[in-house]
Parts: sequence; C-alpha cells; structure tokens
Amino acid sequence: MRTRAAVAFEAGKPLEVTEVELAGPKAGEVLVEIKATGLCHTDEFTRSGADPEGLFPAILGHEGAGVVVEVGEGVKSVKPGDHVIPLYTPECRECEYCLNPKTNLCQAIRSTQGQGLMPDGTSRFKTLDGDPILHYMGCSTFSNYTVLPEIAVAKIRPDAPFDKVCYIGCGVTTGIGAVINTAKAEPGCRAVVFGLGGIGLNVLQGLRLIGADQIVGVDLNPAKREMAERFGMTDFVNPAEVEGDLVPYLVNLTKGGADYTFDCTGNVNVMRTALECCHKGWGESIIIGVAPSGAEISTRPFQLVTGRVWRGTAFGGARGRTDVPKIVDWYMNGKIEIDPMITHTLTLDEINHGFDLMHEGKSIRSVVVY
Ligand code: NAD
Ligand code: AHE
Ligand code: ZN
Repeated sequence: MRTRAAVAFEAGKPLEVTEVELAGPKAGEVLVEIKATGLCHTDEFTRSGADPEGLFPAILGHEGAGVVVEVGEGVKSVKPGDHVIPLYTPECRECEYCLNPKTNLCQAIRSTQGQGLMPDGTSRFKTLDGDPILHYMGCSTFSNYTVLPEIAVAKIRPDAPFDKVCYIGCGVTTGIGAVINTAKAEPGCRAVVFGLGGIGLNVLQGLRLIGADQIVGVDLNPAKREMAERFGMTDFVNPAEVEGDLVPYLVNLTKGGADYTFDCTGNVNVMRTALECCHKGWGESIIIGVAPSGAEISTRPFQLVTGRVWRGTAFGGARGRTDVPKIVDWYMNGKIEIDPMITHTLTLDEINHGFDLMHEGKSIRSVVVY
C-alpha cells in the first residue's frame, strides 16, 4: 500500500512529507494506522545527526497511538480494530531479560531494531522509486500507517483519545516510570528534577503521585516554571540566577541533599550536578536524558563511595504490554494529567514546525494528528 510519511532522508535536514510504499505485515507482525504521534526530543536527537545509532533514510517517530488494520500469520494477542500504542521497548515475555524482574529491556528484537529493520532483517518501507527506507526505534510513527512486531504493541481501551494517549508511548511512561519503577521513590522524599520539558514534567507528576514532600525543578528557561508548578513542583531554581556553585545551593535547599534526583536534559554536566546534590549515604540520581555521541559522565568516585547511587532508565523501567494499558487507565480515571502538556497540535505537513517549537522552548509536547 501507499502511505503518507515524514521521511528523514539525511541527518540535519528537515523531514520531507511524501508518499511511500509500505509492505503488509509478515508472520508475527501487525499493520497499524497511526492516528496521532508526539514529537519527543529523542526524535530530534536522531534527526539532527547527534545519535550514534542514527541511520538514514528513515521514518522517525516513536510516541504514537492507532488502530490495528491487519495482522500477519500467527498473531494472537491483537486483532483488526484494536486500539494500540507502539512500543520502542517491546515485551516478548520469553527472553532472558523479560524473565528477569530487574529489567524492562526486552532484547528479543533489539539488534534488528537498532539497524532500522524488522525482526526478519528487512524493511517494510521504500520510496515510490523502490529505494529502501529504514524503520526507527521499531515504531516509525511519523508514517500514517506502519508495521510493527506483535510484541511491540500494547492493546489499550478503545475510549482513550489518540491525540492524548500517544504521549504515553514515551514521555508520560518514561517520567512517571522513572519515579515509580526505577527510583522506587517513597512518600515524604525530597527530589530535584533537572529539565522541565516533556519528560521532566512527568517526573514531577510521578513524584506528586507518590507523595514526595519537596519537588525542586531546575531549568534555564524561566518560562517552564508555571507549567511545572501545575504538575507539583514546590521550588524552582534557574541555574543562571544562582551565584556560585549549584551543588551546595541545592544541598542547602533540600536540607542536606536530595533523596532522588532526575536528569531530564541529556547534558552530562547537569548529570554530574544531579549526582552530587544527592544526600550523602543514600541519595540516588536517575539519568533519563540521552547524551550526544561521544559524551561521557564523570564524578569523583568518592561521591559513590560515600553512598550516592547513579542509575539510568529506559522507558521508565516499564514493561509496555503490561504497564502501558494501566497508565492509559490512570489517565482516563483522572489519576494523572496529560492534556495541559500537549501545547501544540499539528498536521503531518507542519511536523518541522513542531521541531522549531521544541528548539525555541515554546512547546512541551507537539502532537501530529493524522
Ligand atoms: P525537552 O526539550 O522537552 O526538555 C528539556 C528541558 O531541559 C528544557 O526545558 C530545557 O530548557 C532544559 N534544559 C536544557 N539544558 C539545561 C540545563 N543545562 N540546565 C537545566 N535545564 C536545561 O526534552 P524532553 O522531551 O523532555 O526530553 C528530555 C531528555 O530525555 C532528552 O535527552 C531525551 O532524548 C531524553 N529521553 C529519554 C528517555 C529514556 O527512556 N531514557 C525517554 C524520552 C526522552
Ligand atoms: N541511540 C542512542 C541511545 C538512545 C536511547 O537511550 N534511547 C532510549 C529511549 S529514548 C526515548 O525517547 C532507550 O530506550 N534506550 C535503550 C535501547 O535499547 O535503545 C545512542 O546513544 O546510541
Ligand atoms: Zn521519546
């Protein structure tokens, strides 16, 4: 079939909205009509050329929601008409990783996914001239129709609005999951969140949900303050307005150091600050941000010797097929909020404008509705 898609032909170039050819689902795969997709900073990271795993030409996008149109041979867990959220972290429930409760990083299809290919080593996308186009993060939600492995779709309730719950495909789950699954933060804790964008705001609402006592937000953009307060931030810090070193300032503000800190910037200097403002003896810092190619983190080992812990999280430690439908229920039942964070709704033709808004710090989430 033919479908409209925004194609990243080259690193650093705007996406090109065009028709592409899409082959039908093979065994174990499903064809999904994407109804809406969010624009995550990670899409921009890859589009820009900063991602060491970035491959071109590719159809980016990994924060979608849609409807199953057709299923390949052997597919049992979903059927045409089911509403689904694509998963860049699949859940096969059989691999060594899925069977280990310590991780959500299913590895069943990771190697082909990283090469922009379906599990059989081929792509379902090509240009109208017949040249191959790669998949991205196993999702390619910047295409109106896409093919996904069955293990990479979470079936969700049919009454959930696509233009809101698409955000659960990455940002919402990553932020809330980092608090609940990775940090396992407890009521009464003090926390510092660095970067109050699409991920950081969801860390804030995760901390509010578990009953944190103090939730400090740190961002260089003062315009992020208002929305962050709405999502539970108790104290705002703009590093540009702090005289001297930020670490002692934050340690003092959190009365000895934070129990939990979260990097949602991808900046390795911020990651160091986030670790070092943790409480001596027990503070834990969770890295969520994705850093550019070649960037490395550093600190004095003494920081860890004296009890601070550095962790990372992918997709908030969530097991997608199991956890994503529950998070959709949380949204539908009013336990979490999404709507105010979706600041811009765009057509596919306007998708590059969505990346401009991200750069200008004017959007939290832009969502493309097909
Ligand atoms: P975003 O652009 O919406 O937000 C980033 C925020 O960080 C902005 O508000 C910006 O002003 C702020 N910021 C930048 N530099 C800063 C600094 N030095 N100090 C303080 N604040 C600073 O991006 P997002 O969509 O929220 O994504 C955040 C990061 O998380 C990205 O690196 C993204 O790739 C990554 N991410 C990781 C996962 C995962 O599973 N680990 C999932 C989604 C996104
Ligand atoms: N390709 C990058 C790393 C990108 C990365 O860390 N991706 C996160 C999800 S970000 C979603 O917005 C992730 O899930 N990583 C685990 C994995 O297996 O990819 C690089 O640096 O090479
Ligand atoms: Zn993302």
